[in-house]
Amino acid sequence: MSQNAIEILESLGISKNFKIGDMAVRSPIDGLEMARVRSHSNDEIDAMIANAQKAFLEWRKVPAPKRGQLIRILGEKLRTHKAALGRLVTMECGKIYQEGLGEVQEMIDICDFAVGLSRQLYGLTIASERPGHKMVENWHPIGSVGIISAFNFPVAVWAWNTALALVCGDSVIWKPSEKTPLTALACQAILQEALDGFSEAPENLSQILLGNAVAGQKMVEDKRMAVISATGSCAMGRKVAPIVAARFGRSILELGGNNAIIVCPSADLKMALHGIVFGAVGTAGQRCTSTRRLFLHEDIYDTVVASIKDAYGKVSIGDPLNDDTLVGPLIDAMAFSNMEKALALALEQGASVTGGKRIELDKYTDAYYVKPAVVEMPSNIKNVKEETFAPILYIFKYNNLETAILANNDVPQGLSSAIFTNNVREAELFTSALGSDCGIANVNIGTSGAEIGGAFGGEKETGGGRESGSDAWKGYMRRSTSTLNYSSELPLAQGIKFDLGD
Ligand code: UN1
Repeated sequence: MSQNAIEILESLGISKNFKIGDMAVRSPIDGLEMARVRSHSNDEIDAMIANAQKAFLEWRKVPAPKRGQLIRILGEKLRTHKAALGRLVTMECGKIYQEGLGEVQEMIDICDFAVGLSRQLYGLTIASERPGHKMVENWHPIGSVGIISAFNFPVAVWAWNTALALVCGDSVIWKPSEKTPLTALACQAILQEALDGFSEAPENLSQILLGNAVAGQKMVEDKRMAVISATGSCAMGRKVAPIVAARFGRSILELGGNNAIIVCPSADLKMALHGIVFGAVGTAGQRCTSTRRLFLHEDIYDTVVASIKDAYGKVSIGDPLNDDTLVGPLIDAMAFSNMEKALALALEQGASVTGGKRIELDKYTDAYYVKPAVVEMPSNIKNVKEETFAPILYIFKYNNLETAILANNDVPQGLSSAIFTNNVREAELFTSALGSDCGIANVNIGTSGAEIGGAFGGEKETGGGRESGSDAWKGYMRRSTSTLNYSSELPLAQGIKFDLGD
């Protein structure tokens, strides 16, 4: 298959004029413009929100298992279009094709999960303290959900949110990254295929809002948006969260990470190496779960550093559409400049840096391919507190696990973490209340590549929200508690006497 981006969009039935519009879409593969799209005006955003409200009022009447059927069809359509959408993901955000396919698989997985969930939106029954009474919890659709997603997972994040929101009975407006509107349009077209012929679904159940941060802000500020689910940087979350809080809306925040792996002396070092390298250089270090810090026990430090450098020397860097490429480009010039700044700072602090230079590919002079960097940190520096969205792995030496766990936690972010060990005490300590403070704490696998079945997200500046599996669906519904009295008396709770006489 060698379709270009526009041909893929056309094959999905989108027949727009991609030559006009205020937003230029560049492929990080060659830095060249692939298409232009038009951003939405304030009036259009306003109308979109009104339409989302109308759609919600209708959709909430459809029984949840029936809503699940729409997501079952969406999952089937995604299977049909997996190769094309995976390729478009690669073209628009630069991750290698295997990872593009993996991202679409993540969408299919969450659809499967959500279909099952559509019959399991359970509430509790609770024992009442009063005779002849019972209490039940009801979970109801909450309203319209605004989704903000980042360039690095341009389609999966939408699917995590949309599959859940739709089975929960909500409507959706999606503001994708300005860097990746084409994959968003493709997802919308695939969802439309599922909607065609699904007569129970109202119009405008899911809409796309194209534009910059200002356009996104308009959606975030609007009281009619019951939930704002924002995935991206801590800086973005820091803007979104107070706006939503000020209007008492609900936000689900999945923000930056600063993820570490600890390698203990008992670890299977071959497995650890695989986990470290995939975590650090996969997606060119542009996952929120990418491995950024590595704590190596002093007994295995030299061996592991040597094997990482050796592996880094062998990873093929280049066009992400080539089957043998393992590391594609950075998203743009800004990403490269941030990487350079971070490496310059490390050098200033006395670190030893291997790699990190730009690779000029003759045919792609406007693209930013880099050699992943290994940064051996001097012993007086115990941490790196900033997240740089690039393949930089900071390596530290430790001699005591408690200290390494403290260092793992001693950063503002709290998304993902991992330990490689064959010692059950170390593994249990790491995952215990005294261990990693992150939303994800893995044993003998790396920090990235979480499955959709778990609740995804993290603590501290990562925002505290959970998307995807487990009981994350509760974030997309409202809960009411009903006390039902089937007796012929009206006793008050807490034993209060309130005698009105006869
Ligand atoms: C992200 O980078 O925003 O765990 C999401 C992972 C993927 C999701 C990453 N399943 O790496």
